[in-house]
Amino acid sequence: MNQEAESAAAALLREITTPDALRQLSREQLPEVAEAVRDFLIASVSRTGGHLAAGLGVVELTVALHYIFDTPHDRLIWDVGHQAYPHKILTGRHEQMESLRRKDGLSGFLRRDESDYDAFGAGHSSTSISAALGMAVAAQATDKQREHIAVIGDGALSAGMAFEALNHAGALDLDLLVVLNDNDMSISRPVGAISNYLARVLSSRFYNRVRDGSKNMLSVVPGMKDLAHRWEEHVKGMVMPGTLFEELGFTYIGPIDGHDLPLLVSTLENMKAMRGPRFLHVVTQKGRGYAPAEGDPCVYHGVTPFNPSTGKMDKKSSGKSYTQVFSDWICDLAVQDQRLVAVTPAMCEGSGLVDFARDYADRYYDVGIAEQHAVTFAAGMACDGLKPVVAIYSSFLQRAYDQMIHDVALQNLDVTFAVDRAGQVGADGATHAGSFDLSFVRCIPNMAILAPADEAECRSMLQTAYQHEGPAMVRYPRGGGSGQQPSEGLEVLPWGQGEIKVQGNSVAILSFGALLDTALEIAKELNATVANMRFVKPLDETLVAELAEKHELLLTLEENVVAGGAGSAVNEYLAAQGIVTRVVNFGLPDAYIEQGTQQEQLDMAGLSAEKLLKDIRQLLPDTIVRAVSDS
Ligand SMILES: Cc1ncc(C[n+]2csc(CCOP(=O)(O)OP(=O)(O)O)c2C)c(N)n1
Repeated sequence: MNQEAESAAAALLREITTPDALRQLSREQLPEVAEAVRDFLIASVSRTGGHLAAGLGVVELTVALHYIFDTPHDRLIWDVGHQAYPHKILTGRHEQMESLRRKDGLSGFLRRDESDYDAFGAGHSSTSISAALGMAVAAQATDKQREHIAVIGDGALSAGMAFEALNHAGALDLDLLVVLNDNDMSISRPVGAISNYLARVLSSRFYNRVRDGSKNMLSVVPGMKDLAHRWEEHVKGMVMPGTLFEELGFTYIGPIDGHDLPLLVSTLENMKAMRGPRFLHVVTQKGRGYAPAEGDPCVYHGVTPFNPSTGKMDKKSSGKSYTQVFSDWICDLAVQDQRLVAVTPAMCEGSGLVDFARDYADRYYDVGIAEQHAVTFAAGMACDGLKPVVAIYSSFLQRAYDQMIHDVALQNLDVTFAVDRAGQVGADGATHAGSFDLSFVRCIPNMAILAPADEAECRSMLQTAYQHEGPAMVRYPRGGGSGQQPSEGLEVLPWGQGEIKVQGNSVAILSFGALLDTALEIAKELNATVANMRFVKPLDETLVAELAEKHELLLTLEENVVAGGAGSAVNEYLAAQGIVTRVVNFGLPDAYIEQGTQQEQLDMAGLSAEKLLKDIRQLLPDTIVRAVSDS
C-alpha cells in the first residue's frame, strides 16, 4: 500500500461522511468505496495496531449493509465488534482512526456512547442475536417499523448464548435478520460440530450451483418481493431442504459469496423485503485483500503496528510474559503428569497453549467460544481421574460463574484455573479488563486463589495450585512483570502463607499480586513494611494479625475492584477477630477504567506509585508523618 493509494482512499472517504452519503452513490460506485475502505483500514491499523484480519473480511459486507439498510434507524449489531473497523470508517469516524485503542481515542470494539451507529456495545462475543431480538421486541412494543440485523461470525456462533438466542428468535415472529459471516476461522481454526456442519454446507456439491444460480436470479429481479420469494424457494431447495437454521424457524438463504458486492447488495435488498426471522449465510475470507493476512489470518487477527508493504510487525515486548510462564509450566508438567489435560475456550494463542496443543494434542481441548461448557467439561474430567487446567482470561471467566460454583467448587473438584489478563489489559479497554475475579471467586467456598507477584512466583503458584487437591485459581496480569525469571523446577509454595519482603515502621502494605513492585517503591518513601501476601484465599491470617499488631496503619493493595476484593478479606478477618486497627484498601475503583496503556490505566485508577503515594500521605496521621521524615 503506497502513500498515493492511501491519500486517494482518504479523499473518497472524506466524501462519505455518513452512510446517508454512501446511499446516494450508484451501485456501480460501491466497489471503489470498498477498495478505499480496505486501503485505508490497512494503512491506519499498520500505525495503530489492533484487529485487522476480521475487518478485512467484512469490507464488502459492511458497505452492502449500510447501503441497503437505513442505519442508524435500522439497528445494525456487530458481534464482538473486533471486525467493525470498516463500519467505523463508514460511519463518520475515519478521521479518528489514528486514535484507535489509545487513551481518549476510538474504542477497538463498539460503544453506544461513541456513535449512534453502534447500536449495541460489544467486546465479548455471541451477544448480537440476543440484543437484536430484544430491540425487535422493543420496536414491536412501541410500534416502530425498522430492521434489526445481527452480524455474527462462525466462531462466535459456537457459543451457547448464540444458540439460546436463535432458539428464542425462531419462535417469535419478529423482524430479525441474522447474517452469519462464515470465514471458517475463529481466532485460530474453529472447532466443533457446528463448524463442521458449516463446512459441509459449503463443500456440498450444490454450493457452486447455488452461487451461480443466485447471481443470475438476482441480476434480473432486484428488490421484487414475489420473485425474491421464488428465488428463496429455489435456493432453499438447492442447498439442503431443512437446514439447521430452517429447523430453528429462520428463513435461510445462502451460502453466498461475501466479497461479491453486487450479489450482497441484491440479496440484502431482497431479504429486507421479507418479514420474520431470516438467516443469511455469507462466506468470506478472513484477511481478504491483504496478502500477509490472507496467508496467516490467525497471526493477523490482532496485530501490533506493522510495515504495510511487508506485513512485518513491530516486536512485542522482549521479556517473558506471564502467559509464556504458563506456557512453559504446562508443557514441563505434562511430561511428568499424564493426568494433566488443558482446556481453552477458543483462546489457544492468547492463553499460551500453542506449544502444548502441538506437543500434547491428545490432552488438549479447544472447546470453541464456550466458557460455560469449558468449566463444566473440566469438572467432568476431574470426576474421573484427569487433572484439568482451564486456561481462561479473567473477563471471559465471568461467563462461567455458575459453572465454577455449581459444577466445580460445590463438588470440590480438582480443577486448576489459570486466569490470565487479570487486572487492566490496556488497549482492549473495559470490556476485556479482569477487574472482578478476586471479588467474585473469593466468596465461593472451597475455591483457593493465588496471586503471583512476579513471573517466577507465577510458575511456583501454578504448580502449588495444581498440587492442591481441590479447585484453585492462579490469576496473573497481561504482559510481563518485574522480570524475575522462573527456575526450571516445579517448586511448591507453603500453602496459605505470605512473606514479609521489607520490614519498616508504622505502616504496613499488604500486597496481593503483581503490584508488589509498586508497593516496594512506595514503601521506600514511607519507611513501610511490605508483605507479599501471595494467597487471597486462604488468607494468611497469622500474618495479617501480626502486621496489625505491629503497625498503626495497614494498607492493602491489589489490581481488582476494592469491593469484595483481597483487601475486603483482610477487613473481614480483622472485624471477625475484633481487632481494631486502621485499614485502608487500595484497588480499582467502583468504575470502568477506559482504554489506554496498562500504565495509563493504573494511573487513571489511582494505582500508579505517584497517585498512591499522594493518597497515602494524606491518610497518614501526624505521628507517622513525623516519624517518616525523621527516618
Ligand atoms: C466471550 C468471549 N470469549 C472470547 C473472546 C475472544 N475472541 C475475540 S474474537 C474471537 C474469534 C471470533 O471468531 P468469529 O466470530 O468467527 O469472527 P472472525 O474473527 O473470524 O471474523 C474470539 C475467540 C471474546 N471476545 N469473547
